[in-house]
Amino acid sequence: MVGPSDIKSHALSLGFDRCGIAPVGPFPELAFFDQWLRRGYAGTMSYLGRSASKRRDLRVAEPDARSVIVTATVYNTDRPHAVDTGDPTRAVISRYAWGDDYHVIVRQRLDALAEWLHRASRGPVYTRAYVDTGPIQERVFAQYAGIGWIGKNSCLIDPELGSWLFLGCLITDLDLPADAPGTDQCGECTACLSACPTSAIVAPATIDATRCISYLTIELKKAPAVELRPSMGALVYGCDICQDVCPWNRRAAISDAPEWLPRDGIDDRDLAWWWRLSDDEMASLIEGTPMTRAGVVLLRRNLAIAIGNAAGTLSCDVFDQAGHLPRDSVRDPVVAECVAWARERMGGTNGAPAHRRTAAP
Ligand code: B12
Repeated sequence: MVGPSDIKSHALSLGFDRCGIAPVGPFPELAFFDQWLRRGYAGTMSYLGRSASKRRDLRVAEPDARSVIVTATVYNTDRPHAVDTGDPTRAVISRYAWGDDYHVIVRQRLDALAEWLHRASRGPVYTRAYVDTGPIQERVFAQYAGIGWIGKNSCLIDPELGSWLFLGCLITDLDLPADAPGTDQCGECTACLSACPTSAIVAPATIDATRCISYLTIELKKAPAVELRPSMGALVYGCDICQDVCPWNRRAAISDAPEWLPRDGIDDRDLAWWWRLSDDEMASLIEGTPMTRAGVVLLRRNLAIAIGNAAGTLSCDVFDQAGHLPRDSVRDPVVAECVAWARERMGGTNGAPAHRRTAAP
């Protein structure tokens, strides 16, 4: 009979950094999900509402499930953090998006774990793997699998590894002994609440996604509200600020796995460099990374806002001297509106900031 320690050691041998076992519930934290939806915090992520009955109780979706094997994978690399650079012209992309798409990599490892479990159990075993993709609140299960606790920034924090973790769940009908749940160690700290530029962390462990820069740059398909744009700074894909400032990440684990390393210096390019890319060049640069979720049009939109936010340092020349390669995405109405907004901030169409333009002859 396969036991939890065999499962955990096999998980580590497959490249996971942590593995724990959670019961299937019920968990009091899941009741919060409906409240969160009712407050409108999901914004346009309507798939969350559609699967609410399953998310609030895993046993609705998975009546035969008896245990959830939860994995965590460190994706942090030895590269500077967004908050440390302070350069408004450098495009900031979330660390999680620099390398290969975690949905693929973590899923492959979960599938390998499931395959091993089938072989090791010497009998029929039900398994189902999820990485972000299923109606399951992965952070809650990670907490009940003893991997860590849900912090005030709502991220799962492992006391030794930090929070730069991808979570994955393998649901099974094996009745495995569960680990002791992780305990809250945020204490009095409110660094994440204070640092969030859009005040999206409205209360501890409560994110109004409609204000979260991660949502605004990845999930929202329209143009972000004008009043939120200045707070988006140079963030062009996702946001790490609430994790960058977390004291538990000061000594966060670092992975040297090639799959999470930035591709083609993707973490260290300036906004003008990104803007000059043709649509095809941009598409091939982001291929296979999580950034395909936004795609070229939304990235172009985010770049336009970030360029506008660098007014005073960058001028409209960035838009006007973009080169000859096709940029059909610029004609998209949402992108066009954000470019117009950025030009306005930079002082019109001739490239000079407004105060200088009026002073010139
Ligand atoms: C939708 C989603 C988002 C949305 C909404 C995020 C949010 N905080 O709700 C957006 C697009 C904003 C987002 C952003 C990010 N995401 Co995301 N996202 C998800 C997804 C698909 C569902 C999360 C969800 O349902 N949110 C709604 C809330 C209500 O549910 P919840 O987050 O599970 O929260 C539960 C607990 O926090 C609980 N709770 C527990 N204790 C307490 C205590 C109190 C007092 C309260 C009030 C509540 C509470 O309430 C909820 C359950 O009812 C999950 C994958 C999954 N299936 O779980 C990934 C996931 C959470 N995301 C992940 C990542 C990496 C990110 C980003 C870091 C990406 C980036 N750099 O831009 C940011 C982090 C922003 C942040 N601070 O959360 C990882 C998180 C890993 C980790 N260490 O926690 C996940 C688990 C994906 C994965 N498989 O690894 N994400």
